[in-house]
Amino acid sequence: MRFALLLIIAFVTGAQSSVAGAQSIDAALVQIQSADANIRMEGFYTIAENASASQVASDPVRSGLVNLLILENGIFRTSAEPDGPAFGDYFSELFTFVASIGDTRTIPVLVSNIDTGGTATDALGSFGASALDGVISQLSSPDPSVRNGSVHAIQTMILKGTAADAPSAAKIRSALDSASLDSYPNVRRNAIVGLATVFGQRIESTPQLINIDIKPGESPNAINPRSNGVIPVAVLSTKTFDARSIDPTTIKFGPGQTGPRNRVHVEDVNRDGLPDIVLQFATRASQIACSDTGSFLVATTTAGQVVVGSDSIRTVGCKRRGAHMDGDGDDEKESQGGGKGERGGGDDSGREDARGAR
Ligand SMILES: [Ca+2]
Repeated sequence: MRFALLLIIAFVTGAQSSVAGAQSIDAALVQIQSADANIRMEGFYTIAENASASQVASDPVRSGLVNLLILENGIFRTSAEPDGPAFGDYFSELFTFVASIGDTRTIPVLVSNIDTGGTATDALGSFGASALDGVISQLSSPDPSVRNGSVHAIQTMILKGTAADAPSAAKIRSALDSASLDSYPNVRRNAIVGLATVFGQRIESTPQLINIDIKPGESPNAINPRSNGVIPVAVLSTKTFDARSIDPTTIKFGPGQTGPRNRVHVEDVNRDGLPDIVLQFATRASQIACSDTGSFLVATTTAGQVVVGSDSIRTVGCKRRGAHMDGDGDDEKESQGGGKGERGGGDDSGREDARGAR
């Protein structure tokens, strides 16, 4: 119910009500602390219309507005019925206004409204690394709109380069890896787009989500990232998608976004009467890491439609049995991927956070 209301509010772009007279900013700062919502509202509009940009950017106006947003957000998110449409318009304008200030104290409010997209995800994207943990935590929400908002915010961070430090990049890879297997198609599709962006493939148009089957006929899809072999991947046809329509030269698989080693092989792998295509990718070139739980494929049809698909994997041959097991430098790759602890114990906390986002 609250979500639906927020959505409606997100579309409201009403003009700010005009405030007569030259009420001082000082008086407005007192008003926005009132117990009366109408007085707080009046104080906000006075500030919004009369305060200069430099006044808004500095205290006490800045802190006053941040505290006001936190207060109103609490009311908005906890009351069963917010005080009518006037409050909704006011909250929406306050939210947009204060989000633009870029104060880190607003991050929890932005995160709690992440499902509304737009203003919230753009602002969180601008904050980048400082908002990343909060954003990732929303990937464990039962609400797909919240998870989708989280993926959008992460995608914004990638595009803006605001979370490009190594620890943040590792968290993002892990979070998107999990989200690329989401049960909700839009979340899944957007997470794959995010992964593709991370790995150097910018997808401009909205892609179509297709079904792929990594190692068809096997379960789980065990992959040893250090293998010198190949990984077979089937692209499955449906009644509305013919896998044979894919332009073979455009097919890219995994973090390495590597092309197929073979000529396209047509076969009905799942025996549903529809011909599928089977491709083979060099395991090493796919750059699948020990920490990965899924992998993805990007391609374009001969008609120009970008298609994306993902499937779960289970990496093997990654676990260190003992300190002397690997003396050839592979350990570095392993620890970099953070792939240890899949079976419990010894994880660093950052990795735990990322996995908790599932
Ligand atoms: Ca088939």
